[in-house]
Amino acid sequence: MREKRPARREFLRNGAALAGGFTLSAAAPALGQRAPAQPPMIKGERQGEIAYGARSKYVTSARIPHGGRPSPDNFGLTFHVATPLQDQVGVITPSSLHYFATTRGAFLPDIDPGQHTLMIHGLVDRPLTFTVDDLKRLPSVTRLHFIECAGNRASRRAKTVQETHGMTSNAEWTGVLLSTLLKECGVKGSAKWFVAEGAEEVKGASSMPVAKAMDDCMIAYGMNGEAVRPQNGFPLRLMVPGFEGIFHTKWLQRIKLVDTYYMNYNDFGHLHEGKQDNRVAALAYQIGPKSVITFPSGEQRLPGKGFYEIRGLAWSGGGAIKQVEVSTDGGKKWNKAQFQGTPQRMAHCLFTYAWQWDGSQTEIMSRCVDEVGQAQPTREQIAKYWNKTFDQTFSVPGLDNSVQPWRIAKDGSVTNGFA
Ligand SMILES: Nc1nc2c(c(=O)[nH]1)N[C@H]1C(S)=C(S)[C@@H](COP(=O)(O)O)O[C@H]1N2
Ligand SMILES: [Mo]
Repeated sequence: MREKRPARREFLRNGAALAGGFTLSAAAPALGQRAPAQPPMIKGERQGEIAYGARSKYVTSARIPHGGRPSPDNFGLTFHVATPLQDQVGVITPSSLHYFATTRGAFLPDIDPGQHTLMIHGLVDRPLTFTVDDLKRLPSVTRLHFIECAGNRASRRAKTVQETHGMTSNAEWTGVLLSTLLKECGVKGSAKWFVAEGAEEVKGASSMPVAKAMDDCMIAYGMNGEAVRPQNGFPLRLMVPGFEGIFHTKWLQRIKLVDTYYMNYNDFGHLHEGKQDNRVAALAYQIGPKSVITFPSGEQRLPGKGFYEIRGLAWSGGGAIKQVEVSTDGGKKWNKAQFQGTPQRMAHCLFTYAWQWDGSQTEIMSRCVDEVGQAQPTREQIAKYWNKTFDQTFSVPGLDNSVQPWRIAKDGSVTNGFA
């Protein structure tokens, strides 16, 4: 792939076109230049929000049930809900809008952090029990990480990016590295796997390789600058950066070091095929490079031709995103996107691409490459890899990280390119 830096003159020319585009379409001229009118004031009834803030009543972005099941249902059980990625600004998902998933419908544990403990036992020299306060005294780390559910898949029926990609979110997590705790306990040489267990009825338990535990797993008590929310695992959750969401055990109460893969409640269905093999585990668990355009995306509408900043998110379980490209002509030509900020390892990063829409029907899409050189596949490539028809790729096992096209009609309406 050839890459050309725009010459300065070309840059100025584009800048001028952009400014011209603005006066013509995107902004109204300031006629008369009167002082703006005073808005009404927020008074009285909302003063409770001084103690803990609330957003403007004009901002209504919300999570939606994922997979057609209401959450909570008639019995009060919670199921998967998806993040409104189409409304997000910046790379951090607000905690109130972070997607959440319960492996089976569940009531959320209501845990008193003063009573809660984390036990580490099994193949260790010194089994230990940590209170939440014990953990908070230890050396801490703060890192940006995404989590993504295996249920985050493209479909022909999905209309919005919330429906196609909303089962991933990105937060700033604070906690103690699991390796710090394991060094205190002393891991025996025979320990090859560890099992993490949650406190709720079904335990949300999973087996993971010890090498991952010693690398970058974190016991998080903080999320976006405050305590982890109950829906996301209060008071303690395991972060397994870059691994499929189901491994990020919420309401974490126990870690057992073991010598072999343990079958757990989570080992249902096809999701975990092949993962018992130590050699393939690292790859089978890891989320592939993935990106999606969040603006313009399904069910949004472009008011007319002219300048648009295409925006989207990219992430990979393999490390930091190295490059994102955007196509605005259905995948014929690919253009290098810009990053906002420096892409972090196993975190969403925000990309942008400056676009002049000429008003004709087209398809826009993004693709990415991560720092270890893995590239996001198209759906055609996935079909070839699995030796399936295009249609069958919507139900192949494992995670779906394929390119998502959005179709832009002449009237500016945006729809799922697979619909
Ligand atoms: N204890 C426990 N941990 C759990 C789950 C669960 O049901 N119980 N759900 C898992 C699944 S399927 C996913 S995708 C992630 C979602 O994390 P979040 O709810 O914080 O977004 O948590 C995982 N951890
Ligand atoms: Mo999940």
